[in-house]
Amino acid sequence: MNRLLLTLLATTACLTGAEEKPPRQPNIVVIMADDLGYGDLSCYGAKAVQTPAIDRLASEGIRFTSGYSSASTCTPTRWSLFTGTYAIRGKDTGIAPPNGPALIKPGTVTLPSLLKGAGYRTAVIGKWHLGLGDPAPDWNGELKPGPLEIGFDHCFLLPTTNDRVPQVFVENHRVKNLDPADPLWVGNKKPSPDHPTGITHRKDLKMDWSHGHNQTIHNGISRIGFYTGGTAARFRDEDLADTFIAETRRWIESNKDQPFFLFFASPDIHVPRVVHERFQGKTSLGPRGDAIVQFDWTVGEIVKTIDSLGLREDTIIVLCSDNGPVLDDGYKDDAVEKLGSHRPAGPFSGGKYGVFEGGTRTPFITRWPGRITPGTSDEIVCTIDFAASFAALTGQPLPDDACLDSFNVLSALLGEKDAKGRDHLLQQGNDDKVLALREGDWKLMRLQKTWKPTATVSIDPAPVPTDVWALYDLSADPGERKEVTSQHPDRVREMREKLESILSSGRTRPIAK
Ligand code: NG6
Ligand code: CA
Repeated sequence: MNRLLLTLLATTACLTGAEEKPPRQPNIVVIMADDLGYGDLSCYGAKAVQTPAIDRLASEGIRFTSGYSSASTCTPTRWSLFTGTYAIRGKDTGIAPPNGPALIKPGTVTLPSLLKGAGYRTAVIGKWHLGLGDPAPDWNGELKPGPLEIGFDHCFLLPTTNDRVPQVFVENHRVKNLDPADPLWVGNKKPSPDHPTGITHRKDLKMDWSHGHNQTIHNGISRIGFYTGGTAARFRDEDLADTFIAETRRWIESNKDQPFFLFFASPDIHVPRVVHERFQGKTSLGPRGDAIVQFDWTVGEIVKTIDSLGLREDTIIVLCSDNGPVLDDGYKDDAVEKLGSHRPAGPFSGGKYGVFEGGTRTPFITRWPGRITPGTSDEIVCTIDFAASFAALTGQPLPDDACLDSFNVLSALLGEKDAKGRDHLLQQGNDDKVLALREGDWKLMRLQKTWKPTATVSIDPAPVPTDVWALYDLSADPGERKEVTSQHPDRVREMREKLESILSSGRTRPIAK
């Protein structure tokens, strides 16, 4: 055979090979902020703080005006994000304590397990807050079950929240840098009479507490819960963002050659708001504003990492929050005093813990250059929908008995023509006592007679409904200031029946035919 023929044959083989190879599945990166409100970003109207990195992400993608977290606190939102099921259907899905066990049982079909099944490398970096271990975390031994037992290949975690003990990283099944000679003890009782706490050593604290948060002191800040030991493993609050970004770069670089799913869970802008020194004092809003600036930097670094590795057009990035905003969440950090005209929930009422829109309607952005046409969208989408939507994106069938409330809203996430988001959404407060149903532009709240809004969330408080059921028309009254319950008895009855049937039927995702 002559050389020309050989070359021709080789070229044909190559071409055929290329045709047979399916296109690369897109990487999926979900960036979740903590306690970030609808009005906290400049692309959502904030003036007192500028968020150029997130604004750029929004201008290159879709900025949603009806993007939701599924609950107005952390643990239930994250539980639903992974399981695709409303947290009210699960057991103990409220805010998890420092020594809480793993809340998602091994074997559960989850967003990461679905993507792992589709051949993805999967990692969670950042805040976990879904418990570790069974029946409790073994801080000095193997911390399992945890993320690795529900579909993640890798994890690098802040175990709960940074206002809860302990301030250590968990890498896969272990506390990172733990010296066995200095074991870590975590508990909810003072370990010895002379153990310094936020009460006994209040005057030495670098950030004072306003409610709760007065137990073990670490890095000059008293926390929820007690701990001793693990000295070498402890981090400085100021270094959290940098450490998570360094870990993210490392993980993406070593997994860039195959499709990957990264859940990046920033601890910003949750309390204690103690950012790196280079971000301190950057805004007129005090530590809460500085934490927004640090979060914006974080997002910029993740985007830069993806783009500089040539993965820009191979990666869908979603930015969201786990619940709405709060000002004083237990530390005296001037969030209230320095608020000025900034409105953390934008045009909405309420915030974290509640079911006014501010509790769950949060920043929500998707970007996928080459696939998503930039713009804004009013479609209703929710963090609970990632499971069904990304399963659809990657061709994974959902078992009938999994992801019971996750809807495939992929067309909306990608901003396709005739995109369809949700027609309804159950909104959950801090626990199952406060719920709401949004259907189109109507919103029906179901309160309990005893319910009172958490005082510390009140930013321009809307009047609290006096009855158990309260109807609002979000198109005319996005701030939920004017109940229209008595004007629309039929609608109230229909929506009440629908809400009750959502609770009693055990699922809202239809079984595939
Ligand atoms: C509350 C804490 C609050 C915050 C919240 C969880 C007190 C008084 N308040 O119990 O500071 O930690 O739990 O926030 O302790 S979340 O965003 O993780 O849901
Ligand atoms: Ca939160």
